[in-house]
Amino acid sequence: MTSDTTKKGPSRREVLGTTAALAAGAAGGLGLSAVGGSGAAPAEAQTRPAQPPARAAGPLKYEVKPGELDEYYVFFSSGQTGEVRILGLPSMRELMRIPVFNRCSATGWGQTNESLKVLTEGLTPEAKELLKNRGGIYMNGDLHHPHPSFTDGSYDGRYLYANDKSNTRVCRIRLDVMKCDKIVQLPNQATVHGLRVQKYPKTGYVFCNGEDRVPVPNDGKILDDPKKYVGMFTAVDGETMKIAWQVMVDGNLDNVDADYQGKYCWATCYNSEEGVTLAEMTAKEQDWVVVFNLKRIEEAVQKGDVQRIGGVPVVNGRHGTPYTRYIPIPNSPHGINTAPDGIHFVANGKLSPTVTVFDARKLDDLFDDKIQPRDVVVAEPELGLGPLHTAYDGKGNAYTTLFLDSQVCKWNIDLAKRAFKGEKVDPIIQKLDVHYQPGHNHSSMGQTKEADGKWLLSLNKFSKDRFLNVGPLKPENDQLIDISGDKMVIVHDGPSFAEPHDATIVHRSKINPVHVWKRDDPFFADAVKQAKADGIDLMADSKVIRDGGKVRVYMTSVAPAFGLESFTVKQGDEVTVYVTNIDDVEDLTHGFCIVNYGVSFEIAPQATASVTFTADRPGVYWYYCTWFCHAMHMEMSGRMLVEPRSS
Ligand code: K7E
Ligand code: CUA
Repeated sequence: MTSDTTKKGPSRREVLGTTAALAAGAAGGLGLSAVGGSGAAPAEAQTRPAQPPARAAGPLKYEVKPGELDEYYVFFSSGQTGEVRILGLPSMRELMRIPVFNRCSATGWGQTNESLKVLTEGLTPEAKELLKNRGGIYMNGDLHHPHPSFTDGSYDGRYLYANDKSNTRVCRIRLDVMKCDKIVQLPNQATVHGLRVQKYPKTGYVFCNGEDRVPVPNDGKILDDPKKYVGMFTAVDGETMKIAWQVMVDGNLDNVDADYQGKYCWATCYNSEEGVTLAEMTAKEQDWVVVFNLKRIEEAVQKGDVQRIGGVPVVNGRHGTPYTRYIPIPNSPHGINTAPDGIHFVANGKLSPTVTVFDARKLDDLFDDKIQPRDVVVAEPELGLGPLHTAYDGKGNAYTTLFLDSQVCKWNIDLAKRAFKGEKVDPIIQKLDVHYQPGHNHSSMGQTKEADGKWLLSLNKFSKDRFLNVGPLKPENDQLIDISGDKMVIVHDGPSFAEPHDATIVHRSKINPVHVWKRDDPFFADAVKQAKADGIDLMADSKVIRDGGKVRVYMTSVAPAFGLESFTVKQGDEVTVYVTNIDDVEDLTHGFCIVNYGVSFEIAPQATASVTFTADRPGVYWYYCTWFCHAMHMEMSGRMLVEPRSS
């Protein structure tokens, strides 16, 4: 599958692609790139131009000058890094990282009590057991699909949800403070891959595809007996972050998306063979799109037509049940994407050079058995090799990534439907070379009914020669494409570390974060409660409270001093340090680090943060502020004195 990525000679860019197009102006030279198919690079193109490519030929301004702000937020996943990143678009500058499934040295995520609560409270009992002797938390995550909450078909700025494929978790990030506030692990399910949210009337449900099939319960009684493995689909309640219900399905679910009416969601589904080896999984010519009927599932849950497994209601949604329909499509599909017209959705072929277009208005009839599953299909254009994901411009056009061809294919939905009916029309408008091997792509606001047709991001899995060589491990390459004109034009290459798998482009008018924390924020409510019980005013007091073998150290931080210049504990004490940043100034963050004790965390303005540890080594341990906060920042320090245990 990746054979052409191993070939040297990517410089067909200079021959066919964007350099020429940019130099010639937005409309120039693009017919050429449509010729390129597969990555077979012309041998003559070995020299690189001495000058960087000419800039800004496209009609959209993409340079963001010093002091100017970007027009869009991009929420990037980070794949196996386990965090969420925020970029500005069109500058493609990385603005912030939000730790989620990873440990973060800078912020103390995975160490502070506030983050540990988020990381542990939603784990299944089995996971808690597994992690008992491993510090209680998973150290890895694989964050694929970040999607903001909706109200009435567009983003409402409340939350962002994302999956962890590696440990079957779903997280929620609060967009007011850009911190993760909930993580839930899905029971009865192994891996959660596809994740999308309900678009209407609001989120609502977070839809989570179980990819791998496993025995349920997975307790070792069933092992190498794949016929007894179960595939599972989960709806999480996005408000409570509890499991609303699950549906047992046939096959392996891959990606998912929802409608704009609040009635259905749909998932690509491979391995209809239900095999466990590559050969078994790809034996048949056909797999499915599975459509879930939300109302019928909710009714079944209400009536109790469910099994209760692992504490949650499970509906049987296999073939022949009223809750689902399985629509046959070519083998091993991948992405599935709802168009902003609220009518069409597209499944991407991956192993098939086609994408399949469905008409959501026909689904009522399908569930009433008035039509056959394939009657919902209204087009199936052949686009090229390895279609993975499709984005939209809100003007009737679709943009599909072709992994094997290293291209983005722009095509027209209406033309594809006419061709499907037999008319002699070509739905393909343009093919643009991207560098190289694109996975997801995203258009500005394109996953909402407010798609604005301005920008497209192509998230490319390989960068090869596009950047200075940094050794055998290369960055990925995220390319920004202007789609506002008739032709797509690449305007920016952006390297990124493993792996901005997926992204969402949100207009800045939709997001409104705070500058400083509110003192009554639930994120550190436990600390506030404990302080109250100890008679401490967190905004004023710095004091040590001894409570048997437990010691609670409360201190303020205000540039450039901590409220305590030293504190004393005894060897063996369980120490909790609470630091409250009483500075009420935008961007004035402090950090608290105890040297040689492995303790470090961030305290943003008006926040309280805390870490609990055992003072198991006696001695003098300096603590210092890690966040540059003042001209006297270096002097913002103090000493923890640990008295030896008296034997
Ligand atoms: Cu979003 Cu690879 Cu997880 Cu497509 S999936 S590339
Ligand atoms: Cu406080 Cu540096």
